[in-house]
Amino acid sequence: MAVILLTGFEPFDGAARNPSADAVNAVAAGYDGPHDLVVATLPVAFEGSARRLRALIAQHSPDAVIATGLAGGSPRVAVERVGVNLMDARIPDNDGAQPVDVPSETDGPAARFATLPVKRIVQVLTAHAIPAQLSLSAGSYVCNHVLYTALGAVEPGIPAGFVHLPWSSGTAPSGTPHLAEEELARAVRLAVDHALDAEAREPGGSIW
Ligand code: PCA
Repeated sequence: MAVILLTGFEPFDGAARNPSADAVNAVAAGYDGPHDLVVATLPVAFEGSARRLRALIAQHSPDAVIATGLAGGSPRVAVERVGVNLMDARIPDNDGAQPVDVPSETDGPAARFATLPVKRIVQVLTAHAIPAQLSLSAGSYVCNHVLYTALGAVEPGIPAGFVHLPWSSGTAPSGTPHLAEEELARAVRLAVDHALDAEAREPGGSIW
C-alpha cells in the first residue's frame, strides 16, 4: 500500500482557522481510497514546520508528499511548480521569527521543482470544475519553505509538492475570494488520488 503524506497548516496572521488544515482533516475523515494516508497539521513556523516535516518523512517513508496551505486572496487552487531557496517573511511566523533574505538551506540549490505531476493534477481539478491553475511561485514565507524542504528531504523519485488553497466560505474575511469547504476538500482528495499518476505531457509540451 502506498503511503501518502498530506499536510495542512495551523492558523496564522490572526486568523481563527486555516482552510488547509480543515481540508486535509476532511479528506482524512472521509478517506476510502487505496492508499495509507498520513495526515498532519504543521506549525506556521519556519524552523518548526521543517523539523516536523522532516520527522514525518523519516518516520513514514512516504511514497508521495502533498503539502497544502492557504493563499489568502487567491480565487483558485494553485498547484505549485517550484520552491525557492529563500525565506523573506512579510510578517513574523507563529514563533515570532521573521527571516529576511535568508536561504532555507545554506548550501542548497537556488530552487527545486515540484515532483508531483502538477499538470496532471491541474487537468484533473479543471475536469472536475474546480478552479485551478499552475503557479510559478509559492511566495517566500513558510509555505515555500515547506515545499523547498520537502523536495530536499524525500528520497529520489518520490513525488512531492505543494497545493495552495483559497479561503473557504466559512473562513474568508469579507470581500475575499473563496471556495466552498467541500470543494477545497475535493481538490485535496483529487490531488491525493492522482499524486502517483504519470505527469501529463501533451505533444508540444504545454497544457495551456
Ligand atoms: N500559508 C502561508 C503559511 C501558512 C499558510 O497556510 C504561506 O503561504 O506561506
